Amino acid sequence: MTFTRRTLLAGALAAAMLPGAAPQAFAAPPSEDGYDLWLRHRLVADRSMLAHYRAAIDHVVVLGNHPVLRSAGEELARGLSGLLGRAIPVRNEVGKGAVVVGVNVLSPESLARLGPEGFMVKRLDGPERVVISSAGEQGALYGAFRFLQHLQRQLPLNQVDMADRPASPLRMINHWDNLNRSVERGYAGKSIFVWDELPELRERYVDYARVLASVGINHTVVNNVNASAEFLRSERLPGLAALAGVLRSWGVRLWVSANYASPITLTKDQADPITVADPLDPRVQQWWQDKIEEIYRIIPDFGGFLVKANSEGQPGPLDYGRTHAEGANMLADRLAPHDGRLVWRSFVHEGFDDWAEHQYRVFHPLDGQFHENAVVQTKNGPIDFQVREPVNPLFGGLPRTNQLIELQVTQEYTGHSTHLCYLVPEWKTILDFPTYTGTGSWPTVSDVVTGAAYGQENVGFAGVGNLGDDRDWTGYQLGAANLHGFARLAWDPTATADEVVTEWIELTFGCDRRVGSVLKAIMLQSWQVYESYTSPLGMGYLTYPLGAHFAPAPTTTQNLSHHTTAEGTGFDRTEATGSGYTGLYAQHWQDVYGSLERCPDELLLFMHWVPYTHQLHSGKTVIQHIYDSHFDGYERVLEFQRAWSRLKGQVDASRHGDIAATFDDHVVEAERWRDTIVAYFFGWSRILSTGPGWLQLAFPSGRLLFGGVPNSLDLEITNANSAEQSVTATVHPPDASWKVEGTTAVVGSAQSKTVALSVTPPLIADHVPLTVDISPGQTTLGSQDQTYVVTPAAELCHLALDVGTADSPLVTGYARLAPGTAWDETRGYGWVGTAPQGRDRGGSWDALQRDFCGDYPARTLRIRIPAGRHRLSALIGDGGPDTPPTIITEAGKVLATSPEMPGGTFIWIHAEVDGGATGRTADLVLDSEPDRFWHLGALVITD
Ligand code: GCW
Repeated sequence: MTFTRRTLLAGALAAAMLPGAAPQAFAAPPSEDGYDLWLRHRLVADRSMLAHYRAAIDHVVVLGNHPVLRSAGEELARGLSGLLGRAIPVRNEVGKGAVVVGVNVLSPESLARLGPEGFMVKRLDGPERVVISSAGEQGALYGAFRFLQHLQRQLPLNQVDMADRPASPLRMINHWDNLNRSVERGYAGKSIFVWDELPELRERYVDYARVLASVGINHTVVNNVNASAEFLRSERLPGLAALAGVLRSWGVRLWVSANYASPITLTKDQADPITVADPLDPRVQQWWQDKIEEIYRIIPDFGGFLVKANSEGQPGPLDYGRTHAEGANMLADRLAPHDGRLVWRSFVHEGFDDWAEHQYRVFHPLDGQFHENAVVQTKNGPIDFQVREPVNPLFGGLPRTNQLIELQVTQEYTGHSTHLCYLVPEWKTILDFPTYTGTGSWPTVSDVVTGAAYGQENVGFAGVGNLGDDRDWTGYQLGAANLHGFARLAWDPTATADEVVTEWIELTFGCDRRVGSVLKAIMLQSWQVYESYTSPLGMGYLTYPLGAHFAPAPTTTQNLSHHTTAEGTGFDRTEATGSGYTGLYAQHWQDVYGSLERCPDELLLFMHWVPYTHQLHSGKTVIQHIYDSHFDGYERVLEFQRAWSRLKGQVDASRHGDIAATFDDHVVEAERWRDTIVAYFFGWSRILSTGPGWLQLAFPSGRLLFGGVPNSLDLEITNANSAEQSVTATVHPPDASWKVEGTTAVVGSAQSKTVALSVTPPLIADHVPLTVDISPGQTTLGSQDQTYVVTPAAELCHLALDVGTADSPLVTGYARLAPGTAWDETRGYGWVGTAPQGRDRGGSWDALQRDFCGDYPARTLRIRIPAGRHRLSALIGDGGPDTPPTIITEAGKVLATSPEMPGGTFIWIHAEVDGGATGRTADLVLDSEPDRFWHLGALVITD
């Protein structure tokens, strides 16, 4: 590879900032967009350190011709040129000031002890030079990155003597990237990989490989575990081989997530298709054998398959009465001759009463049955990446099985790219957890996955990645810290969170002490702060289970994650009186978790159901803790926002502004969580806080308004103050076209009262954020923006269709359009040809948004359009999973298109339609992108 345009520009920028062309003192640093992540090789800011480096470093020498060594040489030349602000070329001869990189250049015995991925960096004399070496090419590459990082952090060269090796053999990223480039639980744009363009390569793939290699990641699974069999289709393999080629020269092996039913899917069009995926069926076995050989012919270093089987609807060996071990071994045996591995996920949750137990109950009995190159990949906790969960008991329960720990780098349940939540402190508590399954407290989780516990070689770390094609890679600038931190812990789980975050900050923002200390404090607190306002005492999962996992929705997980009543809350998982989950641990933890007195506060509500007045070790009651932690947590986010804003001018303007904007959103969402969770528990308990009180607002009859007519909107006001309150509530009108009237009510202490607010929206079909003004002003939970759906009143519409199933509830005055509603001349609407499917997402949604029709193939809806020009509006969205685009066309002309949307969000799309002089019928074709599901929730025609 040669220098890219971007790095040349960066070099030019660096050169422009040399002494002589020196910037003014205190000038803000030049703007950056975050693309370089922690691979920033900008001119060393400290003048004396720069002089020290310049005196000692002159050129790079690569000993050997292996592609990985060439990458190391290129990276050194590029990085050192940027850091030193002058060209540091690659030369053949070792002279004074050489940085030498190669295999076995230093004592082979010492290097052998560090293994092919370990390295040493040493300063030697005669001639004065730096030598980076390893027993293998990969180790030399890692040493080169580490040497550059040493300079980025402005550390003296006499401290450069380093010897290091990774603790675990498998350090892997899992992409949940789909063929259409959407990323499941991705918050950073589309997939980096442009599948349909492969084998054509993009420059970004090289940078992607550099990012991984720079922190020691050596394996990557490029597609979603909810896998499309298409990834294994022969036509796709050359593309994957091209990608594997790029990765290979940076020491990274490519893997694919395999759909267990691939033999069925990929032989469907054959004369004699395979109709089962039974691992003991000879034809199935032969198909995999052939497929694996086909792959290795063009990707000789293919890593292997990652499989999610019999989980969340995925196919698997259980469909044929076989075990997970039988299913895994069939593939592992066929990968083994090629040095391939099979990673099999233990994340299954079908069939038991307590969700937390399923994985253990299914996989523990299989211990010892998985073959040598099969690895079981286990999520850190027994539920699903909550901000706080106990450690998965499987880490103590599979001593004779290779295990990978799966950590979620992408922030599915920890705030997406809006809430800052630095996860390294959480991961440390998991990795340091003693299982007590050996002697003493031994082994810890980290001992299990590094192989220290049972001497295994196919063990390690898998991180569900947070990378996308956004310019900053991870959707918000600070999110990259989680990727860096994951990789650092996979390399060295004994590193402290403080060390890891300090390194990331210095590499990403430079070595300014003030920036470093402010940002470090924010980052290191952020996990517990997020926990404090989202998940009381280990409860977790207070967000809608089927949706985006972002906003609070505690009522939707009653019985799933908590059993909240007027008396108390939590989940009894003890052996004595509950689900028995605590019995899955070693005796030590059974005793601790099973005991109300000994259970740590932070897991209390995960393990026990307690009355609100139960006293914690902290001395507070459970209910007071819930109130205080949510109010405090929100205040802490405000402090983050303020502390960051004070760094203006010390961080480059563009990244500073970007991060400031993320904190602004973070504050809004933290307030929403605080208000929802506090209101929920006060609503149940009616126990006043010992601190200041508040009012809380709720909308018991939902958030559906009719456009063009007066609505009576129910508002429930709850008074959590010790004294009676007289308050006036008014909908805050978004603009002058809205008409509103206030209502006054007197509400007793710990009482609720429902009042009717009058609001008349204009005749629109839209989603509108509304707030309620309360006077006199006071702390009011739930007063922030809430999204209302406004649908035109039926009597003001030419056509008003509520689209859904045959028996889901109807919006007042709207006509039903269900799959069975065929075109009928007199009715003036209905499906022609094959009808679509109908879905109802149930009662937590209003009548309009809860249900819809949709399908994979295009379907045709015929409607009568009255004479003249009108506005047609269609509601698109899904209360459950993400919604692909819906495209409405008429006679080949696109009328309206909706964007890709997260689950639980909706949009109205609009078009002008013309009925001519006498009116006419129109055939509306509803479709999505190929093989994707379109949606229609409502259709109205207005003037
Ligand atoms: O956490 C759940 C996610 C799913 C994910 C699944 C899994 C890839 O909500 O999006 O699917 O876990 O890990 O398999």
